[in-house]
Amino acid sequence: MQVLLSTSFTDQKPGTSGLRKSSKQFEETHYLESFIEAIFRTLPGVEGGVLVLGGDGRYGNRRAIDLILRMGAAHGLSKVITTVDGILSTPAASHLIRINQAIGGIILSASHNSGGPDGDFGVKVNGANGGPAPEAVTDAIYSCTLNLDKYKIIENSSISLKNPGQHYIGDMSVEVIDGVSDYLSLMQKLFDFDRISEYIRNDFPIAFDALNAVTGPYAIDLFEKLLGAPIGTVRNGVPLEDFGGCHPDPNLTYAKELADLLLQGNSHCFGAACDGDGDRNMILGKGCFVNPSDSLAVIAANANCAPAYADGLLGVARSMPTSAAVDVVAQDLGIPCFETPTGWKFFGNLLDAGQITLCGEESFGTGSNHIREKDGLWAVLFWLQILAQKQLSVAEIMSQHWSYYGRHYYSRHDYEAISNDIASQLYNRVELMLPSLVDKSFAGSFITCADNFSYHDPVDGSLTSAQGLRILLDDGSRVMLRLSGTGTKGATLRVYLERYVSQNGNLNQNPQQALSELISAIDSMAEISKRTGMSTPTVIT
Ligand code: VG1
Ligand code: CO
Repeated sequence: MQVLLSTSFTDQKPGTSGLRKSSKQFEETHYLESFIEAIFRTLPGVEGGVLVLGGDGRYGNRRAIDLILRMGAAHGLSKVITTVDGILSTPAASHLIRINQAIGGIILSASHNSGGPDGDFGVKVNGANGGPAPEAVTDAIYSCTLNLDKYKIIENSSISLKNPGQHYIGDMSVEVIDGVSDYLSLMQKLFDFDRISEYIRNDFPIAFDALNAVTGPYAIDLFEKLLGAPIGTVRNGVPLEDFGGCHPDPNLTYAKELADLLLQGNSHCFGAACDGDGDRNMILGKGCFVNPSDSLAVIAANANCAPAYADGLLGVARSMPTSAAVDVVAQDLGIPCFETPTGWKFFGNLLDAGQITLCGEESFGTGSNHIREKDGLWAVLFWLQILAQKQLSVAEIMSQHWSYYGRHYYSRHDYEAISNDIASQLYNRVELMLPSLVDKSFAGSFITCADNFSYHDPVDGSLTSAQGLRILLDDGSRVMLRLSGTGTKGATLRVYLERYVSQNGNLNQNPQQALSELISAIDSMAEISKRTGMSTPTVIT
C-alpha cells in the first residue's frame, strides 16, 4: 500500500547520533513514517536484505517496531531480526548486525535523553559494519526527507514480541530472538570471566545502576548470573517506558544515587552505570570518580590485562574535546593516536581499516574494535578486569596512572536549554574573534592556536569541518566550545576545559579548582554568563 503525503517535514536532519526529537513530535501524523521511508530509500541493500531492529524500551519503542516491520516488508527486506519486547542495547545491536551480515540496523533510542510521552524519542541508523551510518548516508537520508510524496507500508496486525520465535509479514520473515545472549557470549570471548568473578566474590562489593533503561536485563545476567555477584547488585534493572522518571544519563548529576553511594558511603568498592541505550558508562571507585577521558587512558595503558587485548593495541583515537590523557599513553606505547570530531561515526573507518583498537569520548563513551559502537558494559568489564589483575583500588589505579603520565585536569560545563538565538550569537561571536586571539594572553598563558576544528579522514579522504571552536595554549591547556547535536529543547552549549600537570606537579587538586583560571577566562571572553543569564552551568562533569 502507498500512503500519499501532502507535505514533507523539513526538520528531519540527523544530529550527532540519529534523529532525536520529542516523543510528541514523533507522534505527529506520518512523522516517523517519513523518516523511515527515507531510510529505506537510501540504505544500500534493502531489497532482499537483513535488518536488525530494536530499542531501549522507551515510550514509542513498540509502536515504532510495528511500523518499521510493516514498512520493511513493503520495501522488500527478506528478514528482520528483532528481540523479545523489542529490548536491544546499541552495542548489542552493533554486534548482531555484524554476526548476521545484515545491511544495517535501526535502533530506537534517544540515548541519554529522558523518555516517556513528555520525553524524547530517537531513531539511529547503522550500516553494515555495525556502526552509525556515515555522514554521506545521513546526509542522503535527510535530502530524501525533503522531497517525499508517499511511503510504502503493508497492512498487518502486530506480531507478538513476548517470546522468541519466527513470524512472517508478507514475504518477509521476522525472527524474534533474545537480545542478550549473543552479546554476553562476545564479552566472554574478550575477558577472563573466572578471574573477574573470583575477584568480585571475594570481598569486592560492586553496584551497577541501569537507571531503569536497556542495560538492566544484560547486567543482571552478566553480573548476578555469570559473574556471581549477589542479587541486588544491579539497581533499577527493569527497563521502563519513562525510565521511572529519571534521566538515563550516567553522570554525577543524573546518577546521583549511585554517585552518593560510592563517593560518600563505605559499603561498595566499585560502582558503574550506563545510559538509556547502553553505550555509555560511568566508573566510580570508593571515594573516587573516574573522568571518562582518564578512563580511556587507563584502559589503553592496561589493555594487556584483558585476554583479547593482550597482544597490544594497533592505535587509539579520541574525539577532539576528549582530554589528551590517552595521547600521552599512546606516545609511551609507541602507537598512533587520532583526533576525530564528536560522534562515534568517525571512529568506524579507523576501526574498519585496522588503524586503531580502542577509542573513546569525554561523554562517557569507550569502545574497541569488537563492535562499531561505544559499549557501556564492555568498559565496566574492562575496569573490573584491570582491578582483578592489579589487585588495586580504583583510586590507587588513578594515582599510579597520574604519577607515571602526569594528570590532565578536565571538565565539561553544559549550559542546557538556552534559546537558539542566544546560543548561536554567542558561538558565532567567538568564532569571529578566533583569528585575532593568537598570541594573546589567556588565563596566565598564551594562545598558540584558535580555530574551528576540521577533520580529514585518513581512510576515505573526506573532510568534515566546523566541528567545534578550540583555543590552544602554550602550556598545553585547551578550551573548546561546541553546540550539542543531541539536545531537543533550545540549544545546549558545551564548554570543555583541560589543563595538563606533569608528574612532579600537584596531582591531587579538585578539578574545578585546577581549572578555575580557564573557567573564568572563557566566561569573560565568550560572555557566557552575561549572554545566557546563567551564573552556573546546568551540568558539570
Ligand atoms: C553527545 C556527546 C557525544 C556523543 C553523542 C551521542 O553529543 O557529546 O560525544 O557521541 O552525544 O551519544 P552532543 O552533540 O550532544 O555533544 V549517545 O549515548 O546519544 O549515542
Ligand atoms: Co547512548
